[in-house]
Amino acid sequence: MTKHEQLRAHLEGLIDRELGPDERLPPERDLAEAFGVSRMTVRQALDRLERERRVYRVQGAGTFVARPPIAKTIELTSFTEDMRRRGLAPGSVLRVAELVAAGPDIGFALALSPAGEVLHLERVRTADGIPMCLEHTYLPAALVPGLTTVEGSLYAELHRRYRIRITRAEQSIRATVLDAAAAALLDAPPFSPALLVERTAFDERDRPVERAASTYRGDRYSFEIDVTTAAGPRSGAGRRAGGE
Ligand code: 16G
Repeated sequence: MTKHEQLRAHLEGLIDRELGPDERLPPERDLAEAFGVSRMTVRQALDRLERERRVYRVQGAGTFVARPPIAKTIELTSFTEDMRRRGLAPGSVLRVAELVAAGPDIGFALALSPAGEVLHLERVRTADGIPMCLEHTYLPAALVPGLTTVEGSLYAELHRRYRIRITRAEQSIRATVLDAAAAALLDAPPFSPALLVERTAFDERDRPVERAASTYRGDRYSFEIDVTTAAGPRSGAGRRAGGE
């Protein structure tokens, strides 16, 4: 490790593990002496941390650990991954697999004309064998030629067969109630509360590849949201609580 890298590692350690927000870093002069580098080198290292919004400077007072701004992100997962992370066994009952015209709304979401062909899948998703979610999924038929049924994970199948990898999604979440048909499929009383999540998912080339509506039983499902800093996850172990 060069002296410069040692300095950088030391500063990151201070910021991530030793100091709290608004606490002061050692003076530039002390850092320069301790690491046998020029003050200019120290200043450059601090400049970089300032650009990354991990520290801020106060004229005449020194450099302080920044309090990170909060943004919310939801990690993109498939139902299968989501359930496994919760220690539940994912399952799926395929009810419908049909080729249909996209229609205006789904066509718009998938950048197809309303007459464009999509594969519509309706699946009851289970966790440890218990119905958790009713899913309607629409995929541009041209992207998934020959796909007529899905047994396990759709996302795994998309990757295995078509090398399509979902990398980003636009999603909305809102409260709803189950209509009689959905209630019967989810083994819940009619009009019981549910969460409706609508997703448009994009692949690595930013093509829209899926439009889906997932209706979760409100009493069985909760959204887990990772809260992270705007600067993104930081490197290194032993992070401070409250950040990520
Ligand atoms: C999630 C997605 C859904 C996707 C499915 C694939 C939400 C709200 N929806 O349920 O759009 O089709 O995962 O899961 O997250 P699979 O790979 O297990 O079939």
